[in-house]
Amino acid sequence: MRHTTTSHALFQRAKQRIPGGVNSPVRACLAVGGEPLFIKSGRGSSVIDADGNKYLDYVQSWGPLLLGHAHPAVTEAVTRAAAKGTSFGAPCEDEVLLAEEVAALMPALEMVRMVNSGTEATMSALRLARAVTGKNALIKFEGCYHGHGDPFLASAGSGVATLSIPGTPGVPEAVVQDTLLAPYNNLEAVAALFAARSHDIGAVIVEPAAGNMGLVPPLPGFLEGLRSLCDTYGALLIFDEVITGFRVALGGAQARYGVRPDLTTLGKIIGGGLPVGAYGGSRQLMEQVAPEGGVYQAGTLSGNPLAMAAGLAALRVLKTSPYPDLEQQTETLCRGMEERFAAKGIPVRIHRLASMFTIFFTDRPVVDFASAKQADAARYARFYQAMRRRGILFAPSAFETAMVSFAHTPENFSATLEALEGIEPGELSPGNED
Ligand code: KE4
Repeated sequence: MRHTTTSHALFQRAKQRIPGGVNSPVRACLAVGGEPLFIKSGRGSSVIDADGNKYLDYVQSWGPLLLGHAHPAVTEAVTRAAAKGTSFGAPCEDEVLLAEEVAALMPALEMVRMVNSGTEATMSALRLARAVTGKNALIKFEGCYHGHGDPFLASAGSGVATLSIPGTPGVPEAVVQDTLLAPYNNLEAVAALFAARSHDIGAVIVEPAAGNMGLVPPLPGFLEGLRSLCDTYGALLIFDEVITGFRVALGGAQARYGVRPDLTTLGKIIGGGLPVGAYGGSRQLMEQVAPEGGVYQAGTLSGNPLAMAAGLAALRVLKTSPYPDLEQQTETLCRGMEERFAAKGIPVRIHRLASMFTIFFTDRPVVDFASAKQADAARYARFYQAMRRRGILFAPSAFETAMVSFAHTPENFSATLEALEGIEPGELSPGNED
């Protein structure tokens, strides 16, 4: 039995000074029960908590760590950069190098602006789209999460879904009245919104593969249909690739699915684990951004030399990393889990895309937020706890996505399948909550 007395004590202190004891809600484990582990260190596919317990980690900081924790190339780049100073408030070479690297990997991003989070990226991309089109309405999809910017908090996924927050207090009705909602994978609903309000819909923002209602990939034709509707009605198509960028393919979902967005938002992997977000698109669009154009957006630490060094180091390693092998290993793991759940008579739908996967405890198809919510989140919570007792960490929410890294090994996958095999069906039944 793993004792967590230090994590518990730290959590009690944290709750005195930090809302909910965490700096991001989903980390609080409210959806799965129990208390969060305080992590002391990470290396490769594993982390060590404040009590010295080692865990195999499928959270991987929610996506940035496609190379795993503390990859030597990233650690060395950050250490070297830090020795030269942490921030200059002036341009530095690595900003140019990272922008050039992104443009080379994602040709739709002729120009890119670095910011400090995915939230900043989506906020800025929406502002630009509204300025360029002169139309304020935005179509987003139920269950998709685009950060905590006010316009996006209508029926959002991730932590908003995890905590069942109905939108959120503090977001004026006036702000979300221009946010129009459609079910994911439902082109008819989008077409109807355009037919009704094409005169003021300036943008459609979509996770090209949804990762914040659990993993829900696009149905064939969905992304192509959005592209066509945006072209027909003069709206900009924004791909929020904060999760999918550089993960589902080196060129992101836009490369994997062959659909070119007008604007792309990035985060997570682009910073190699440091705070970086970015938004980009054609030169014609991005030249509208200050100081070249009139669309204002700024940030003290945007393009921070440490974050740029980390992102550059990560992308340089990823450019020669074996994506097909990682995809195959993740597929084998997911098939192995399906077999073991089936042997226990537990219905699951496991969605996998590249090195991401989500286990939905349901025997029905999951194609959007409504069907994702039909899955048994309480059983997911018991699964989370059962695996955590066995030294394996999944996301503490049924509305998130497990992340496999290039640091995960065949031994890790075998250990995962053995742990799953060792779970008694009763452990996943009601009444076994931690
Ligand atoms: P950040 O502001 O958290 O860097 O990025 C917001 C964001 C934007 N777009 C997508 C598709 C995202 O998934 C996110 C953030 N992802 C969640 C996890 N699914 C962050 C985890 C958290 O909130 O702690």
